[in-house]
Amino acid sequence: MTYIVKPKLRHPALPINKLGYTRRDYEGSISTLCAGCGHDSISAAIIQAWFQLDIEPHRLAKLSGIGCSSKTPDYFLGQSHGFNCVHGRMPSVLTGANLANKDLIYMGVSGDGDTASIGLGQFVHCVRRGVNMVYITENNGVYGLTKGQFSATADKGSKSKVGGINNDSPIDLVAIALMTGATFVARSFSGDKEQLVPLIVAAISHPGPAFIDIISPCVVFNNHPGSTKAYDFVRAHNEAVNQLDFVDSKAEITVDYAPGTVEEIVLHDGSSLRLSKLHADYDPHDRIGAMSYMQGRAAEGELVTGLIYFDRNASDMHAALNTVDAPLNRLGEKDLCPGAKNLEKINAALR
Ligand SMILES: Cc1ncc(C[n+]2csc(CCOP(=O)(O)OP(=O)(O)O)c2C)c(N)n1
Ligand code: SF4
Ligand SMILES: [Mg+2]
Repeated sequence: MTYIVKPKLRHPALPINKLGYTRRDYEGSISTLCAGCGHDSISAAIIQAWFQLDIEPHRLAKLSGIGCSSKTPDYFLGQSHGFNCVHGRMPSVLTGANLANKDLIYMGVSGDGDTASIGLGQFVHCVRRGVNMVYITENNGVYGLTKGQFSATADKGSKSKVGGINNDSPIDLVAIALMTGATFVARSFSGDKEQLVPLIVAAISHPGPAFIDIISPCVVFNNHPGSTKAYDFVRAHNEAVNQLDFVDSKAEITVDYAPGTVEEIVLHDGSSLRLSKLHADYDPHDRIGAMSYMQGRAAEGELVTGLIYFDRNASDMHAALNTVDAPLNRLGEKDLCPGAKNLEKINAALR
């Protein structure tokens, strides 16, 4: 536990965003994670993404389960709403919160144990219901908080720190997200901030269920030779299919791109991201193609990263349920209760 409080002093020359906030305004408390833990790099990327997006911190509702990864919402956006749920139960709490107040931006932060082991059932239902959220899994292949047992994302044949071999088949969360209807699916690496920040920016702006699987090495229990979630292994096997660049305003494209290789993703304030292809034959709008590409590369031992799938016409659970424009938690009894006479009519129609 650290009891050190972050100093409030700020350098006057710190860059500010369009709201007049510095990056410091998007930080949280000091991290208590191990030095070098991938999860801290992800918190830094989340802070950078929110700063770049010029969104006020109180617009965010951050939810998590239990684990080192699930502790991280305390370390970013200290001025936002937060809820630390029971292990594996965050998705249903997030779904309920989103149903009640669609005005907030929802970010679920979880671990591979929290999502793929105890929380798998919750995760898939949250995705298939089309909840508008950014769901991040900080994937280290182990239960870091409870001292390094293999999680359900650990690859078959990977070696534990004490030499044990994992004999179980892994759950690929990207494949599950694609299968269950996520409209934005990405994979990245905590050690690649250049790739990660624009992916988080794009996911926050996406109007539907956005999932990012982030390989995030646990330096204490899963960063040794024989582990497929170690820094060295991920660096050696990382195959990015595309690259996203943040563009501050609608500036002219000054670089010459080959036709069909660059796509513009417009963000909430009219700024944009440029998606450029690194693999000519990879189409991030083809869900089935994405699944087969991922499986093929995984069989070769490669880890595909980047924006894997993206639906331009995404919508969310509220559109499917045809809810009213106002968030449900702002409605009064008059709007919510049909009254005895109307209720009688409804019941009669059902008899
Ligand atoms: C219902 C319940 N079961 C088990 C636990 C014990 N437990 C706490 S965290 C955790 C696993 C965390 O792993 P992961 O989600 O991958 O997070 P990491 O620590 O690796 O970031 C477990 C099994 C618990 N807290 N609650
Ligand atoms: S035990 Fe592993 S996952 Fe947990 S804080 Fe330490 S390095 Fe990170
Ligand atoms: Mg884990």
